[in-house]
Amino acid sequence: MSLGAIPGTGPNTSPLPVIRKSKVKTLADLPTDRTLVMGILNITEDSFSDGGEYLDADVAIDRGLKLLYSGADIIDVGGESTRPGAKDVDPELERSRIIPVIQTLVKAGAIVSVDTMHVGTARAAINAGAHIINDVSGLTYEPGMPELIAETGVPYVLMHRRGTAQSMVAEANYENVLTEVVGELRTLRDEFVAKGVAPEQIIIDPGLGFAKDAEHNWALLGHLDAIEDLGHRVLIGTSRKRFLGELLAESGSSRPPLERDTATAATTVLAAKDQVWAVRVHDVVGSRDAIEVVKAYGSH
Ligand code: PMM
Repeated sequence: MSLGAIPGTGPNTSPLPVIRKSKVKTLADLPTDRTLVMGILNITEDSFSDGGEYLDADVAIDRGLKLLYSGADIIDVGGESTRPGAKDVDPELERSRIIPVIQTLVKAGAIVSVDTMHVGTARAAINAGAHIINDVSGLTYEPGMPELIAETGVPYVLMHRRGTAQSMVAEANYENVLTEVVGELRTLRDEFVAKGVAPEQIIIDPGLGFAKDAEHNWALLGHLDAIEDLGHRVLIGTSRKRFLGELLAESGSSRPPLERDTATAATTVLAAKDQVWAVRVHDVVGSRDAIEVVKAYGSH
């Protein structure tokens, strides 16, 4: 998909259906009267539900535009899989996958966040016009990340994770998952603030599925108020995750990832009722619809 397919940027009428298109041009214009939807664009070989689908830049841009026209408020672009056991991706390869896509989506008017754990990639993404850095590295963040975020002033998703993609399954041990996750997030947040990051830049994410099993995820999802009490915007990522597949398992077989979107939309309802800032999802239409329902319900 080229820029020519974007309404207003080329000779042709867009072949993409427009369901809802955000009119927002800057971060400051993002709606504050409802939970936002962050659409997922994984340009990776091995993400669990969409790995390998968008490795070609044109296909990735097409997918990003579809998310935008489906009503995504933010497009989250990632070039490295974060699933348990995923192989590390060379940051140069990561950049070659995501930078052209970020540039095109920003030109098309999208608010873009970038899912990266690498300082060099985060810097290149910001230079390419990305608005938000989404870093899932948790307690293992790269040296220099707080300094970069302080210097550039961009919003930063500080997600909870113990260990790396290789070790995190073994690190899912908690006496009390809620108090430990909140405590570790507080410590991380304090480190970033001590290095010059403004508290308003920080968006907190409990990191569902990252060094957490299903019980841990449900315990966190059921107490989002404790995460919100840290005093920051909160982002939640449940989309198509394994704990939903396990919940819906039949005859011992987990529900496949592509059949978990209705359950994901149900978690969006819960998150929106708890007034989280944003949900990170694959099925943008389902979650936007769910949020409209919560908004109407709350206004009567
Ligand atoms: N989950 C995944 C990747 N990035 N970022 C944030 N902030 N929160 C998440 O829960 C999160 C994330 C894994 O899901 P994917 O492989 O479907 O992208």
